[in-house]
Amino acid sequence: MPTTSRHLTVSAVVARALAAHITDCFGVMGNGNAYLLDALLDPRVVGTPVTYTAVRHEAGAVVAADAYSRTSGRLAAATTTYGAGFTNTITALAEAVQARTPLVLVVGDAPTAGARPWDVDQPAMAAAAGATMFTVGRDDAAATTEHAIAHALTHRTAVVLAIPYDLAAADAGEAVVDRMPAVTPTTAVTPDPEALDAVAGLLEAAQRPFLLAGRGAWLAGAGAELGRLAEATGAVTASTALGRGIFPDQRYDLGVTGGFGHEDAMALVHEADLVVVFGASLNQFTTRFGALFAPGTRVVQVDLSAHATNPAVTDFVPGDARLAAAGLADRLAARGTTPSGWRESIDVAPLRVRETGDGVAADGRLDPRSVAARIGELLPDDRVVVSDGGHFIGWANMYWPVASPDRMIMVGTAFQSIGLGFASVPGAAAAHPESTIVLTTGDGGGLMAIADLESAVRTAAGRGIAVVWNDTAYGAEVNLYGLKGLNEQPMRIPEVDFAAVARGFGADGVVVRTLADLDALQGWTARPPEERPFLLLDCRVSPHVIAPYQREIIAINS
Ligand SMILES: Cc1ncc(C[n+]2csc(CCOP(=O)(O)OP(=O)(O)O)c2C)c(N)n1
Repeated sequence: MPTTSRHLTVSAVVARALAAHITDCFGVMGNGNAYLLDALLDPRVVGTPVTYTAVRHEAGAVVAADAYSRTSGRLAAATTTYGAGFTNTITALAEAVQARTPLVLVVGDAPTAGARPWDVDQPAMAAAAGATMFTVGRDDAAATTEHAIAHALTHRTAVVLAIPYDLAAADAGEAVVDRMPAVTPTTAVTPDPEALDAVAGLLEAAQRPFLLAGRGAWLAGAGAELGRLAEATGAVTASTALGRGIFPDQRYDLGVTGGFGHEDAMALVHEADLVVVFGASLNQFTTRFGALFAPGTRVVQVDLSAHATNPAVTDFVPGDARLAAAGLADRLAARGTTPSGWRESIDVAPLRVRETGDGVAADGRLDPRSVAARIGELLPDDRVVVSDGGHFIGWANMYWPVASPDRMIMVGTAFQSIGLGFASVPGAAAAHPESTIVLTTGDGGGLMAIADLESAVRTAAGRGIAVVWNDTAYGAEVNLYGLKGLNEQPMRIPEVDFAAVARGFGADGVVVRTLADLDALQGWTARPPEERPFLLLDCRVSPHVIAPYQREIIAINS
């Protein structure tokens, strides 16, 4: 591709700069991005056209790009028009910022001459969501686009790139700058060698060492080194909800810590005499609101943050999780350390067995635990699970094994938003073209996101499944405020026939009232992909079976 451009429009210059870094873009078109989209799809402008996936609500554009990035590790773009198109993205944008997902949202904006009656202060709105907005000019469109991308990658964040309305189709002239040098990833932060010496000493002396890893460790590519460290120390391991599957040897892994964890596994964590945490913020959910580690336990945290992020941390080591794990494993090897033997002394098999209920709950509706367990048995192994938020979030997390952290993502949990589920499907589907994409969502969040059921059905035909935990309620709210005695009327949802809605969008929709109805999933997986549409399982579950993690939250709130 040439490094200079002559007589392209400003939108085309942006598209060309963008296409050098991304292959996929998700969006909704309008006045503000019409020329950009035309350019992104034009091989004369961008060489290899970007794959554009239309979604149906602008929040979905950012959600899809976010899900793409979380499941592939690659940058993606989203695009919307100005004004209402942009403001529709704000919740999803805040989520991407708070989850530290690098992505670029390209939007239209007010003309350079000044705002029209329908323009709003977009830079202020972006800033309020935590995103920096970069506005291209006639002469600097390529450089500004490169800056925006560099900012997103360097700071692991979402940025907004705005094209003023009067410039979108304007000639960018001949003064288009050369492409800036390729954006290089930031160098990993090397942990202090003396700090690692000290931690190695602690690990050597520990009789029951426990290693906990989170998403930061996954992003650092620390899995193999953590495996080496676990072997060298004989440590029992576990991960946070966002780090599931990171330890290579699952024989000694307790699974997920916190409220999604097995009660007996969490009791084992209490026995640890040393905890070393890699790339995990130790939030309230991971630490069971402070109850995860026995009081007085030595807790080392290795993290990129500026300081320890939980009061239980006794020793903080700033640095990259992979470098730290490797440095520790090397030190133990050099010292000829004998592994503690703790991990061989425990049997994790019983810790994987969950309470599955009797199929039907006391109210005659399905027991969600039984449904989750059965679906877990039937799902294809090569899958990516995307989750909306709500009480139901526990079911997938407790009952469906996860192969690696990029195969279970929850767009919405950072900002604690519901309603970002359906649009996660097109993002994950684009990132993993061979895998089955499984959405888990509530009826409340599902209804909020319903416009992008259409996108899910269209983009994941043949390999997409949505599991709707249809409990006729905003269950998380009932479990918190209903149980406190507040009026439940605002918390209830009439029973919606999601299966019928899905059929309206061209999917297979199945109402699941008995466990036997889940045979439809078995039948679906047995069919060749080209012969099966998207499958939606409308699971009529009881609102009265409360997940253990929610009980913890109830206890804290009461
Ligand atoms: C955008 C947004 N609106 C409202 C809330 C408050 N909220 C949190 S959980 C929840 C209920 C979710 O209901 P549903 O999707 O049916 O899942 P359930 O809790 O019933 O399993 C609500 C309304 C939120 N977190 N985000």
